[in-house]
Order: sequence, then structure tokens, then C-alpha cells
Amino acid sequence: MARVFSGIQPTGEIHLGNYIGALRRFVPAQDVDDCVFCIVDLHAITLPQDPETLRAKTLDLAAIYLAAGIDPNRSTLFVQSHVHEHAELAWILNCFTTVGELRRMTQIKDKSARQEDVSVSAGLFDYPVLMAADILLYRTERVPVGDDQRQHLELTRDVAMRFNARFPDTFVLPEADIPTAEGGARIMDFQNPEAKMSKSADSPQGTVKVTDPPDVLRRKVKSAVTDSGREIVFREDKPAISNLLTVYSIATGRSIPEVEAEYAGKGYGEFKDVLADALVEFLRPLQERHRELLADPGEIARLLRVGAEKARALATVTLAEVYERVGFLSRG
Ligand code: AQP
Repeated sequence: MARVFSGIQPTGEIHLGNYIGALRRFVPAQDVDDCVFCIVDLHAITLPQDPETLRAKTLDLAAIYLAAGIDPNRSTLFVQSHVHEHAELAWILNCFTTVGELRRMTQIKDKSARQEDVSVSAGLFDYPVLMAADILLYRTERVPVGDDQRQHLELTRDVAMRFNARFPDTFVLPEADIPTAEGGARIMDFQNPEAKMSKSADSPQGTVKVTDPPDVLRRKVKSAVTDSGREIVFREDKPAISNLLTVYSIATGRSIPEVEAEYAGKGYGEFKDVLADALVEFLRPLQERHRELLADPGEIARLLRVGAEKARALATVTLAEVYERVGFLSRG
């Protein structure tokens, strides 16, 4: 059994990119691996958040994890701020990371560029170090994430190697588990196929939420931007239709060449109709379960408390070892 770790921020609305690139893939991992899944609220406050909204989003994201099929009896599902070892290890790792490395992180550049009048917090700059702490704390071997996290995973490995070079065999080196492009590594905005679907992008029609009701899903598919021409093919010069084909292939479990062959000679309109139906069916079970779970927020909070205890049992061991190695005087 490999240790698997991944996290999602309780910000905005979980969209098709988060679901296809990450969450959906967590579910089968539970059959073979020892999985730790986190709601990363410490990461969320690197950009300004309304406190009540953040609390509500945290519970809602827990309900989405559970509705997607995360089984709290088999996996550890918890809230990051409930396990203080994340912040503590991040501090230690800060002392093993250079400012130059953080300056090279492209996601920070993108997010800070989008902030315009809000100044960039030191937390946003330091986000990748906290992410490294999240992963290394659990001796993680595999991290299922979307393609946008590739650079952060590389940094995590670099920091772990640097620490291990000084204090041998402390951290396990994690591997990024990123799907292929056809497997949904980077689902693109339905209105702007040059940009990844993103919670914080100002593109309400281009961002497909996993909780969008059927009529909204249908509308978003129908209004999705398409490429010039009318060919339904997965090709670099056809980013819009390639994105829709990817979503359709994943929603139906059919291969892209099979779908290309079926829709050869047919138009975008016909393809969009079947895609809309497929998407509604793909998301229906999650949406039904999500509604049921939200009826009992007390039970969700209880499951998160149990999850935090399980996570803490693992995290304290790693942190104690790190504290001992760097030379902190024992508390005991
Ligand atoms: N468009 C995407 N395609 C595939 N995977 C994606 N992920 C995010 N967008 C896509 C993956 O979803 C997981 C959770 O990511 P997160 O909580 O770090 O997401 P985020 O950064 O808050 O979400 P967004 O939508 O990317 O928002 P922005 O960019 O606005 O902050 C990760 O595994 C991520 O790779």
C-alpha cells in the first residue's frame, strides 16, 4: 500500500477541472492505497476570504469529497487547520527553501497578477512551502493532482532532498501523479480554451461547477466556445473541441479515438447535445449525494474530527523526528 496525499482548497466552487484532474481519481485510489485527503484552509487564506463563507465552504467541500465517494472509514479526510503540525513543518521547511526558488513558481505569478489592487501576501508567496509540508508530513509516496501542480511537486522533492542531504532518510520523496492531457490533466475554461478552468477566474459561463443543475450544465455546454471548422478531433490546433472531447471521454468512459470516429462528419451542435446529456449523468450521483449529506452538517463535522485525529497520529511522528533532527530541545 502506498501512502497517497492530496488536498483541495475550500474556496470558490469546485469545478469540473478539480473533479476530473483530482477528486474523481482519489476514489479508486482508496481500493489499493492508504489515502490521506485534506481540505486545505490554511492555503485558502493566502487570498482574502470572508470568515463565514470560508467556514461554510469548508463543510461544503467535505460534503463534496464524501459525495464523490471518499469513504472516511478507509481514508483519512480532515481539515488542514485541525492539524497544527502542517504550519509547524512549513516553518521548518521555510528555512530549507530559497526565495529564488519561490520566485520561480509560475502559479504565484499568475495569481498575484490577477489580484490587481490587492497586494500579494507573504502567505501566497510561501504557499508552495506549506504544500510541501502537507505532503512530506505524511511520508507520501504519490500525489494525485492536476497539471498546474507539477512545479509545486518538483519544489517539494527538491526541498525534501535538501533536508535529507543534511539529515539523511527523514522524508520520503513523493511522486506527482498527473493524468495525461486526454485523461484530464488540465481541463480548460469552456469560454476560453487557452486558460485552465479555475475557481478564481472571472468566467461564470466558462467554469462548470460540479453542483451546477442540469439546465445550467446544458446551457454552459451549448454556449461553449468552439474552434474554426467543424471537425470533432483531438488536436493541438483545436484546443476548444479537444477540451470538450476530453470531458466527454471521461464522462462516458469511452476512448477519444472511438468518439472521434463516431462523430466524424457530424457537426458541433450534435456533439454538444450528447456532451450535455453525458455531463448531466456524470454529475448526477455526486449531486444527489451532496444534497443528502448537507442535510446533516453535524455528522460531517464529526467525521472531520475523527479524520483530524487519524491525521494527527501520523503527523506528530514525522514532526517529532524533524524537531529532533534539527536540534530542538525535547519537550518531554
Ligand atoms: N482546470 C483544471 N484541470 C485539471 N485539474 C485541475 N485542478 C485545478 N484546476 C484544474 C486540480 O484541482 C486540485 C485542487 O486544486 P486547488 O484546490 O489547489 O485548486 P485551486 O487552485 O483553488 O483551484 P483552481 O480552480 O485551480 O483555482 P485558482 O487557480 O483560481 O486558484 C489540484 O489537484 C489541481 O491541480
